[in-house]
Amino acid sequence: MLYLAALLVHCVPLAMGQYDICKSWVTTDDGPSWEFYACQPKAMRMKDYVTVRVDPAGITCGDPPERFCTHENPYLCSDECDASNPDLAHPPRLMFDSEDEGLATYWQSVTWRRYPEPLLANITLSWNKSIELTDDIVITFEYGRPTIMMLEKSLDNGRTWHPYQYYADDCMEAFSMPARRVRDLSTTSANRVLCTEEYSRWAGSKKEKTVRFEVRDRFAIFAGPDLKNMDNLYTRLESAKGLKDFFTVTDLRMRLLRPALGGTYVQRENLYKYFYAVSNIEVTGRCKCNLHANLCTFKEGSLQCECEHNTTGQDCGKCKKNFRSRSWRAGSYLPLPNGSPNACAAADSPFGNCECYGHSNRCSYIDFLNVVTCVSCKHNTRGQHCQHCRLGFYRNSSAELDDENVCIECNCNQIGSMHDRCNETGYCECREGATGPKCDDCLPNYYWRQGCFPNVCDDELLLCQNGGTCYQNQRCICPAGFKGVLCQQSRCEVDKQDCDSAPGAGGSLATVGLALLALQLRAWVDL
Ligand SMILES: *[C@@H]1O[C@H](CO)[C@@H](O)[C@H](O)[C@H]1NC(C)=O
Ligand SMILES: *[C@@H]1O[C@H](CO)[C@@H](O)[C@H](O)[C@H]1NC(C)=O
Ligand SMILES: *[C@@H]1O[C@H](CO)[C@@H](O)[C@H](O)[C@H]1NC(C)=O
Ligand SMILES: *[C@@H]1O[C@H](CO)[C@@H](O)[C@H](O)[C@H]1NC(C)=O
Ligand SMILES: *[C@@H]1O[C@H](CO)[C@@H](O)[C@H](O)[C@H]1NC(C)=O
Ligand SMILES: [Ca+2]
Repeated sequence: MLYLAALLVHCVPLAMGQYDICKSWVTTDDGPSWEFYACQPKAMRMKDYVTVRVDPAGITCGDPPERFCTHENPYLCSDECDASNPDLAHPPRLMFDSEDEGLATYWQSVTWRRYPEPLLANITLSWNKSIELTDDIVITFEYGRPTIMMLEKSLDNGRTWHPYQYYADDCMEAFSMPARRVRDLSTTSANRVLCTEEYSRWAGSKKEKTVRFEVRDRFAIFAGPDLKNMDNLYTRLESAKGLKDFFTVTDLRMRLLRPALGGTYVQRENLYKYFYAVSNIEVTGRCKCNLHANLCTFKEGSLQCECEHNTTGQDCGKCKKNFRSRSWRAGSYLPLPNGSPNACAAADSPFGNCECYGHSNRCSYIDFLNVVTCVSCKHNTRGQHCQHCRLGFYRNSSAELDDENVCIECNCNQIGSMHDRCNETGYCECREGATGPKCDDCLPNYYWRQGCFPNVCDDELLLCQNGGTCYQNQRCICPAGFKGVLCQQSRCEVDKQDCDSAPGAGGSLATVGLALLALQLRAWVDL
């Protein structure tokens, strides 16, 4: 331990401002102690840790064996792809090997023999870990870059996907988007998703091989052309909403939508020269550890932050057990140059084992029950360990117990529900006729008017009679000469002198029945 401490002291001056140490052993007037800093792991070559999936099934060439040609010399078609022959196979892993030998190795798709059906392929890269990009993504295409492609990203291990960048030789035609360049973006648009034409035009298949997602150019908007002013970038990453997340991914997907065409239209007589071939995908980034770790290791098939500051989790995204007297917070790049660790802290309590999940920092001993309990639970929690939700709140199933958002208000409709409590999924208990999670809707055959009441009239069973019209299920508007809840009654039955002028006098058996029903209803509902 002492040896390690001495080592760290020596490292400090070199490392300051880079956020690459989490703590150092310093001597102050009160004696030696640890000092803590915001810290992050070094950038790595992320292709070494990726899993890849290529869709659709059968898109990889060689099964059955197939020959292919080049754009430069479409009549020399000597190359062959054969999945069963290691020397002639082009499996996906060849996008991630090292190209030391000089000769490029590449994944290759089938050729466009089904033209004019589009030739589509998805290449999905997954890390099962949040990664912060620190340099450009560079995709190298042998035999020409696609004329249309799209890059997508996920931040939640592939559950939801978002466009990251569009690429086309004609952005308007392909995506109905104007062509833009990352270099022309400004501080307010640094995280804009755009369509670029810079990487899709034909320039000869050997000359221009790369397609980029320009991370450095976007960083340069804040840090200057040579990324000299990183302090300004870190300040912006901290303060500009969504900027940090823009550069964070768990997965990337290349959607290849149209192959290289050799600078001309598709030649149907030689479809063997249209296909995708990717020799390398370079992704440079660091593990996202919320500024609580400077090491990230590959364990059991996944990258994992080595958390400091008494945090834990794959991204150091929560406080360790017994260190939850404050809610968890990410470390901060500010103030420069060392940032704030925002470490998790143990409850300051004389009772060793008083866990309050960050909702209280005080514990008390209740003598007659012989228990230690949290005092004044915050964030709408209650209970000995602030582990329950207060009445009128329910547990947020997507939040951990130590999350400030762990309890959600029931929000029961005051008129429609019996009381303001709800069950574990937020459903309130409804009065008769009311429905919906919050009891703010009415069941069929009920209408809302300061609560739910049974319909007086409708278009099915409770029809207004004699040409009357039903007003909002609440009452029939009767034509002159009729009255009653369903206009079922001729006025002349009551006032004999009107009889001569009133049409359709006298009621059928059915209308009488309905009238009785309506009268009954009227007795229930006080109009
Ligand atoms: C590629 O992925 C998208 C979703 O991002 C999906 O809609 C599309 O069908 C996929 N294409 C292929 C060829 O698998
Ligand atoms: C993803 O990482 C988590 C945490 O390290 C691990 O528990 C899980 O098994 C991994 N999932 C896959 C599919 O590798
Ligand atoms: C984390 O907890 C340990 C005790 O287990 C303590 O020595 C250390 O100083 C704490 N670190 C931080 C950053 O609070
Ligand atoms: C539930 O918790 C998650 C995670 O903290 C939070 O993002 C979300 O807003 C919460 N839901 C509600 C309705 O408060
Ligand atoms: C909550 O109530 C709703 C509606 O009555 C029901 O569908 C749901 O299963 C209940 N949830 C629980 C956890 O009891
Ligand atoms: Ca390769």
